Amino acid sequence: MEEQISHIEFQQRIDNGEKIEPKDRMPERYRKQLIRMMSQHAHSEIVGMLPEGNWITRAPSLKRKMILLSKVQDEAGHGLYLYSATETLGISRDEMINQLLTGQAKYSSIFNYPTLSWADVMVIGWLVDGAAIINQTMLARSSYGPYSRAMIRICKEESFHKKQGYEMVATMAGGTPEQQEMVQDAVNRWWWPTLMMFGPHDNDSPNSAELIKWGVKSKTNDELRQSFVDRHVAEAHAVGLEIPDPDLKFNKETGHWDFGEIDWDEFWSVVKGNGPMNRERMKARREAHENGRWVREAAEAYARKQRLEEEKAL
Ligand code: FAQ
Repeated sequence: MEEQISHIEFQQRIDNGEKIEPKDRMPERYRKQLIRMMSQHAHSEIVGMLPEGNWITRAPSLKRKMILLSKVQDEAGHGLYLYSATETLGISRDEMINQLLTGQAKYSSIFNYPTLSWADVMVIGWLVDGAAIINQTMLARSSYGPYSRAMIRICKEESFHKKQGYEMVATMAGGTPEQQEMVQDAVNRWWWPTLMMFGPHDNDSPNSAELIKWGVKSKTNDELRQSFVDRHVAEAHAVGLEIPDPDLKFNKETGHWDFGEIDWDEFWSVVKGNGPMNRERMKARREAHENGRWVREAAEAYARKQRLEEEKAL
């Protein structure tokens, strides 16, 4: 009964628009859902460094290299920020990393596609960061204080990432026929995987209703996907690029762009670990974790030594 009352009180706080903070009482299921979503978000930021990181040594100019280095570093920062925010829910970073490396935790499907040309880096900035902002602007209003505050800061950086991506896309789309072909090819390969980032259709999304009830999400997967399409179709057309969807059509009645059906078999295959780059991505993360072992051990040894010295001084 007490648990029931606290559920009602909790729901009232959510409905009043109050933020839930780490030491507040919360239903166990709310805590678990946040750990699932936030840790997967953190993993996505870290795994998401790999496709673009692949091009740092091959950037076409010093300026582009510096921008890409900063962007990839920003993604690392987002990951660390989100791991810290998730730790406030009572899970350790070790446990989260272990869940990623053993395949218990997911990360965004989008990062399991290869970056075949420099144009892919531009299109990731424009489309993938563009999708991330639409989703994360909503999450900046989420009911969990540490997540919503992390999102406010992260969105500012993602917004810069998107602008630099679109600037590169616009530059290349206005270039030679070969450059135009290269950027169109990248759009053709990234468009559909980007639409998949928003998750399954609302009818097939087991978590949405609960997350919306608890104010973690305030829009559904399909609503966010539609906002993305409306915004990015206009941006593509403004620089002379085509969207690779024969069913794309502006619907005057709804004021939105209607679009074709996503290949859900491909989506679930990627989510289950069978996408083009899933194995390489996990191999890279496992190797990075192993290679960083000495750093973690050295930091722990140093912290122990510091503690001993402090104790001696007392
Ligand atoms: N990939 O019931 P729903 C970025 C899973 S960050 C893989 O609809 P929910 C920055 C889902 O986990 C990108 N799995 O789930 C950047 C669930 O399985 P589970 C990441 C997916 O939570 C840019 C099952 O399907 N952003 O891009 C995907 O209500 C450039 C059923 O789904 C976030 O993580 C997917 N695409 O909605 C970095 C934002 N979609 O966990 C580098 C926070 C669904 O029960 C370069 N997360 N699944 O086993 C969210 O907004 C939500 O969790 C969704 C999924 C929208 C991802």
